[in-house]
Amino acid sequence: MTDTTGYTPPKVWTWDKESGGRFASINRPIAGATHDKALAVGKHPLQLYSLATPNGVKVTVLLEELLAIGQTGAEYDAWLINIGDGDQFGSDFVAINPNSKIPALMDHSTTPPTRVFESGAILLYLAEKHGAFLGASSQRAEMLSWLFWQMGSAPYLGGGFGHFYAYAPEKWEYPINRFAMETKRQLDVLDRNLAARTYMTGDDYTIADIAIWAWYGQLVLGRLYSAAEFLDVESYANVLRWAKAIDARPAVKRGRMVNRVFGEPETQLRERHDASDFDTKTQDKIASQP
Ligand SMILES: N[C@@H](CCC(=O)N[C@@H](CS)C(=O)NCC(=O)O)C(=O)O
Repeated sequence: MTDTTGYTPPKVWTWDKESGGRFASINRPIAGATHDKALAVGKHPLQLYSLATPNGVKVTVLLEELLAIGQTGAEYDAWLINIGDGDQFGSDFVAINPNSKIPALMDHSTTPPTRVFESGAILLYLAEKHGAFLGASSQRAEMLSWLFWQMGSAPYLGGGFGHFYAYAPEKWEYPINRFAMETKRQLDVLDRNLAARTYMTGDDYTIADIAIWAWYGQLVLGRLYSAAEFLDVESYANVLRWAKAIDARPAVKRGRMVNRVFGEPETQLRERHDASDFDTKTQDKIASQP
């Protein structure tokens, strides 16, 4: 196979050079830990190791939603995993998530403690544990369908469109066209569903909404890849209406702040160990301490 760029794939691929682009330094074709590193354990049963990317925010939004409805058992410590520094390849982290990706959760309320990785699995685990944000039981299959739709679809948006539009070392027309088309098709899938429904499965706000909002909601709100104009997100009016409604929820505002290391200092709560941390431990407050 030879293409017009002059690249002929070898018979067997080998890792002989960095691919370039943002995050190239953390990409490698080998699983497992690269170094010994212990993870801290705080006072709450739930210990979250994460970062405020869309996948990380799904979990902190759900935890804040659970606390907002009085589920005190959802109190949690959120520890920062800086993926740019390679924290996801530390030994304790890999013991929780062999796939070396945030978010990862340990539930110390069980004996032995339960590890959960993959954001969709964490959402389902927490929602089932607390019996909340699952929607009506008659709609369970529909809710699971949309939750798994998100898990299967977002890699086209993030790993496909986002990578080639925002992070790749050069702008190549073929992959940008390929993934922009797929991303727009996905937005249209959501727009058609939300034309007749308040939330993804009907009247109930569920973990499917939280999962989809973290990616596609934030995309249409202009927060991902500086791509709102390019993708003409304004044309998905139902998705925008739904995204804005979720964005206005106080628990969502709090959830977005946890493990955040970018944006305005007052929006960054790098670690969360107590509900009061939102008032006292954001980066602006920390910076103004003597
Ligand atoms: N399917 C996984 C994806 C998680 C994921 O891709 N996490 C990214 C940040 S959004 C990560 O940790 N990347 C670090 C790396 O690839 O080394 C989930 O939903 O939990």
